[in-house]
Amino acid sequence: MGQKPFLVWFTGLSGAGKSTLANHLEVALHQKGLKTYLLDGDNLRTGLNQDLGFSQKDREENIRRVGEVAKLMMDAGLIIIAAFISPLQKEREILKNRIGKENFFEIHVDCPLEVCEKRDPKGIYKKVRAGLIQNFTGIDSPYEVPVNPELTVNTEKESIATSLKKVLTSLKL
Ligand code: GGZ
Repeated sequence: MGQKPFLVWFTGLSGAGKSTLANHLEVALHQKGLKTYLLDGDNLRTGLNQDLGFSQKDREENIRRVGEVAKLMMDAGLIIIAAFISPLQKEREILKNRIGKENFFEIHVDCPLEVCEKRDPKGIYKKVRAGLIQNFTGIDSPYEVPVNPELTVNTEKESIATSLKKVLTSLKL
């Protein structure tokens, strides 16, 4: 009867489409009768992680805490969908080991920086270019492309529907 808990982890640049895809995935899983919880910057960085900024150290702590919260929620039986830039391979490796390889699905939401910047849904790249934000991923802070993700979706070339289908297939759902 019980669903098997796991963690779907979307990583990618700001504006790549992580949150959009995560939201679509959540709807699709609900339609299959599965119980989920969505974690992303919006609900974590305004609450639990409001003391954290964007230095390398703070990003690592951000991801560590998200991992611990995800783990607790998995213990409660939920499927967790997480959307965080999580720019470093090392921090994603640590996360994977903490969660357990068999329950961790790393999905790279790939999109060229120029395209993310053109989309700029929240006007954040404009602020970066105006010098109002420092240490911005892809501009003056690194993003390391996942070495061996479960899946890569390309949101420049694919529709959301296509990316979502690939995600569901890779999750065997
Ligand atoms: C990256 C930043 C920064 C800096 C603010 N670098 O597109 P958004 O605006 O709404 O989502 C981004 C969000 C990234 O938070 P994460 O928790 O996913 O980052 S990490 O995994 O690296 O800890 C972006 C906004 O925060 N934002 N300043 N300097 N993104």
